[in-house]
Amino acid sequence: MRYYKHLRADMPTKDDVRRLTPNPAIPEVIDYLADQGVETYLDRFDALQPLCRFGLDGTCCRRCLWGPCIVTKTKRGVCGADLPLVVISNHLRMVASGCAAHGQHARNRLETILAILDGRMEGELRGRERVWWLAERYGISREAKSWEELARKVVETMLLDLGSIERKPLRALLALAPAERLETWRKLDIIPTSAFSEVCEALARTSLGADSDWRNVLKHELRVALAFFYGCVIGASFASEILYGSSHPIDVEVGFGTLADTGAVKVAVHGHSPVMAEALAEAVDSERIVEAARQAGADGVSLYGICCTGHELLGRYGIPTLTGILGQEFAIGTGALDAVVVDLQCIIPGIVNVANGFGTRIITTSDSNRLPGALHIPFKPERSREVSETILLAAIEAFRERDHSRQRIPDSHQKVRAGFDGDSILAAFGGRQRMLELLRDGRIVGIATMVSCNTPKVIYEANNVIIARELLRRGVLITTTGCAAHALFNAGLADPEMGSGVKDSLRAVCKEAGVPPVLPVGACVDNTKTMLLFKGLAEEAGLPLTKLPFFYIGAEPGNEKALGMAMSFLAHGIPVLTGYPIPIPVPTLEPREGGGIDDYVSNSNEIADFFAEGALEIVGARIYVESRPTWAAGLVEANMREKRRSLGWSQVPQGSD
Ligand code: BF8
Repeated sequence: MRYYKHLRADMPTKDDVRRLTPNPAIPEVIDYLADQGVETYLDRFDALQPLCRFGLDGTCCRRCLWGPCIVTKTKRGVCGADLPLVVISNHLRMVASGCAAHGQHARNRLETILAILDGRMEGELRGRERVWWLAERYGISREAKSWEELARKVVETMLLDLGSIERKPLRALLALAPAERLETWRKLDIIPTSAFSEVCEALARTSLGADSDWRNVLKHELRVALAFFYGCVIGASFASEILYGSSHPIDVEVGFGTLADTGAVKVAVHGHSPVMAEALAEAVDSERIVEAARQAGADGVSLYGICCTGHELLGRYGIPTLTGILGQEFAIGTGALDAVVVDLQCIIPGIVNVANGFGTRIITTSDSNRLPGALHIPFKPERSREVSETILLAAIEAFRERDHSRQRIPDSHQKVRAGFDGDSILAAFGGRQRMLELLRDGRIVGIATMVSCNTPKVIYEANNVIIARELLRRGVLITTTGCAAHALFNAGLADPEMGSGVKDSLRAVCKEAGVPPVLPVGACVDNTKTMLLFKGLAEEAGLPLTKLPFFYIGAEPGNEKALGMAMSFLAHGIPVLTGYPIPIPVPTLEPREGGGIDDYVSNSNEIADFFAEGALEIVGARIYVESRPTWAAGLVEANMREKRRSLGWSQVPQGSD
């Protein structure tokens, strides 16, 4: 391990990952790829050590052409910007970028709905209930003459929230946010307009010589975080439901072992937009594809999922997932995949090199996400069947040409019950009132949502898994999305039979409810489902979100989208745990020069102080930064216990029953 003193954190070497990852499939794949001379992120991460301290701390300003300027507590940039201004301006730009990214695929889905309504694309909208639900909340139900017109009005409203330049408050936020939060945000003057407008405003504010009051920049960051959630995340998640219907609890085997040879052409779908993946899922059984596969000597075509596109198909159809962002090279490195079809985001350029080593065909489908060396087949919703078949025929051709003797598939798979949402979780536990009772009497100590990415800065999948195990042992129920969910799947924690290592009282209520103690609720944008669950329980309790034992955990942040998500939960008054500095200089205690044995000074800074203390005062929650997973779980439990105490809820003995 390499110790980064100023972060108080270790980062692993490739050898550490190989020895210590909790995922049993990975050492075998690492050894195989090393043997084949194929490079992965592990080699590149090793080669880049030590990582730049100023980049890690967010103290390098590259927002104009006068610098770059490295700022410290005593040294300003050329323009006069000090440390808090540089750190928070960099941070705001990252959150804005995350907002743009989730907004991009929200737009992609919303435009697909319009294409169906216009008759430009075949298919029907399966999520009528979500349309009614949204229409009622937007106050447009009585204006529409037909269901289609209603759906169009709902989608047009969501598109306005995404991209209008009108200076009007974001409609979904007014319609869906808890009343207490609306009041808080109004007082803070952070109610956003549309997501794309706030992103543009963020870029303008952080250009040279623009907003130089770090407190005001931070205020805009909270505004962008709300636009991120109510404009982009809600837009994407609900659009998916309108297009393809809700997910339902479903049992499925996941992991690399599901690639074991079935004689089928194996195609992984990867990225974030379900539109292309859904079309492929329909096309695999078409006569043309079945026959083409047969002629190539294959027994049909099988689909697998990676990252958030994987979650979209897992929750609705039980199509197995393989891995999250950090395992995409490893999945291809099994040599089992004939093609990887990618749509938008979290698709790393390194996969092309690995794919070349195994004859796997990488197929890009969006002009926003090209990869040099990949085959590009643009996906057009209007020609979705035709394009899907072209893609699958290219995969079949790869199957025909590839050397299949080079596959090494680890015998590792796990059972998962996936496809939950707020409603199905409440229903399983007997409804809102009963679930609140379980929380009050301590059979459920609290609810944490474990979400977001994996990072090379920790041992592969380890921190998410260790935190989850520690929380289950302490009686905390978990919902999960994104790449964190893939890690928890691989550790067997979303198996409905999962019992050992779970606090007895929690295990008993999960068994009675017929659910695993880790509840998969979908892709990153489906954090809406946890938010609706939290909101429903808070309403039932008649309490603000800030008072309840809920927690947001992004233990392994990697992507700017993860920062946006953390900030939006924080703005809702839900405490956040991040496993790594995000990037903000981490305060440490240093011995005072010439001082006694207990004489320390803190080298803190305004931004770290804001997220640790100031945020608590204005939004009712703080960010905890702790890269050591068992310590992190302890912080979460302590926070939940403190809240239970102040609510007068029953105190639960610590540890296992
Ligand atoms: O939106 S968890 S690495 S896959 S960003 Fe990307 Fe992070 Fe994975 Fe999904 Ni979310």
